[in-house]
Amino acid sequence: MHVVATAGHVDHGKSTLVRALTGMEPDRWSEERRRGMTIDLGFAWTTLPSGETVAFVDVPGHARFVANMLAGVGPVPAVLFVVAADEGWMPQSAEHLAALDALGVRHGVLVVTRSDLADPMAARDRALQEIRRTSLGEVTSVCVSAATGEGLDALRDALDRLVASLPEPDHDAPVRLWVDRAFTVRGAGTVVTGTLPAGVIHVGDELVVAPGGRRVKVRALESLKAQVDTVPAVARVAVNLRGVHLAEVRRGCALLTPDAWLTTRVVDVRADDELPREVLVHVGSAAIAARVRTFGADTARLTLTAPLPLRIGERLLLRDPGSRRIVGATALDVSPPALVGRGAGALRAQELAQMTGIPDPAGELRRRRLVGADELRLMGCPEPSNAIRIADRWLADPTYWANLRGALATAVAEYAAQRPLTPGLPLETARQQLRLPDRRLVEALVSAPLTVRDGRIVHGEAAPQLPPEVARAVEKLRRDLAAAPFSAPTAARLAELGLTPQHLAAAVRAGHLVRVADGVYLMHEAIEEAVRILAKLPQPFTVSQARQALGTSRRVAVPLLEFLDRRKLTQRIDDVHRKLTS
Ligand SMILES: Nc1nc2c(ncn2[C@@H]2O[C@H](COP(=O)(O)OP(=O)(O)O)[C@@H](O)[C@H]2O)c(=O)[nH]1
Ligand SMILES: [Mg+2]
Repeated sequence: MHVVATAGHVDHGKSTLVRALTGMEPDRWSEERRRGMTIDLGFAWTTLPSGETVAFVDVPGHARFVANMLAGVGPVPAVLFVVAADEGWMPQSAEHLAALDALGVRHGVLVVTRSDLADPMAARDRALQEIRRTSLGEVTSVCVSAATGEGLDALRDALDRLVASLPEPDHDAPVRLWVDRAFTVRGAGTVVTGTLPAGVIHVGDELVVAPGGRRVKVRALESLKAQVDTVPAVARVAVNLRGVHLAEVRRGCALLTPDAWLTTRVVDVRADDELPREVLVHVGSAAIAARVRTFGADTARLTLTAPLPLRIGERLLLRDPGSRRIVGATALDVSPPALVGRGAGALRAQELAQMTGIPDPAGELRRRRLVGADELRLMGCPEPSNAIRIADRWLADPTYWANLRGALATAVAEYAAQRPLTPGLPLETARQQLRLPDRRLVEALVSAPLTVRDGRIVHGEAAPQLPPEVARAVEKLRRDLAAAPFSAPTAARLAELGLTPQHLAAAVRAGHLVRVADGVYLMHEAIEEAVRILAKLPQPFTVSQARQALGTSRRVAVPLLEFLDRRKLTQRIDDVHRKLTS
């Protein structure tokens, strides 16, 4: 199936033409019939001489309903541009053409209607001259009269040539169905309709409603009023949804393949022309208000009042609701950096000046330094070949990664100098210092001569592996110590756990325990904690005061204080008194 939208000034015969071609009534509302005017979108279809099916989205031509017109044209790749022979080029002819140009529509046919009422040549020539200057370029023109039927066969042939020239839709692409109508059907529930430009929808598929993110299931599908199991793009489709109320879906929403789209509130663009400070952003069937911050000659940041599912390179139509002026724009970055500090805007302007809307994988990685692999994919950007992949989740720029490695080595050395007692820089501390979002990134940065031992980054050999039953026993010991840090395990407890002096020596080498004295083992954290507690005592202090403050026995307190003496953290003053050094 192919889908073609109408365009053109009000009363130039768009709906009459669709009626003549299809034998169907595209104007649906009773108010439309009473007023003889298209207000909202109409839908009809026919079979062309070649056997191809073409569906029409018939749009209103009246100036007041341009938003409805844009919702219909937005997702459609081809247009039937209508000008009346007797009226010629009119304001909404120009407005609709500007819209098609802004959206970058490249395929169309010009139809000069009402040719029974006036010589169509002047209207045709003027229209071709206008159209030539836009993304549509050179188009075929056909003069017709719906009143006499003159030219309709020629138009059918022209439509056949048009649809044959349309690019093949990408059926592997993720689904993004912009909703143009939503209603309830008795017994079936919520139904939405739209033009599917790419991908395939199947009954049973799970989709996500944007905005909001609600998961819905495709209960049934209709295309051109026929029940089907599968709808491949391009197509008009009605989707019966399970799991959503009518209040949650409306024109401007989109149904998305899960985990395939990035929804964004901020997008950096290149605009075809100067922009006002506030615009309506039209994309697909959506129309969202946005604030504009201009950067360079033609680049700007749009801050949207609601999120949109967008990709790099997408065409956006920006409309000034006051002046009705339409400006086309290309999305350069759909996940741009926050701008903080002086000069951030100027720097961003320079970056955007280099961007084209065609994703540049290496450039994206260099600018972002570190990015979620998924995020890049969802932006429509392939994975950069030079990326360093970490934990199957992150991509890092090679230069940035090398710098981080250097920064980590420095951080480990500084930590060791400041805290000679502690065996190494904790991974979490390193993560915070390097401002990394994930501890696995720090682990990936550690390389010889650094190694991770017990959650800390240390210089030296990889930790010796303890036999599993010893590791389990040591783990039990550490659990005891976590609950009571200064209650070094008794000989009885060690025997009960089956830990021999050799096992304990291995556990010390692996960094799990500290040997304070023969038979007295604590965790590293307890040593630091002891210094903190002793610092709160009046200086100098006695062994007895220290023992009480630590809440432990002389069996532990005496060797612990001697251990601290040897490490020059405490200093003996006389037989009974010590003080903390520094
Ligand atoms: N004489 C004549 N009148 C036409 C022709 N096409 C449309 N009309 C009339 O023009 C008016 C507007 O047509 P309509 O299809 O509603 O225009 P739209 O606003 O572009 O959809 C109606 O009164 C039609 O009957 C034509 O080819 N010849
Ligand atoms: Mg109409």
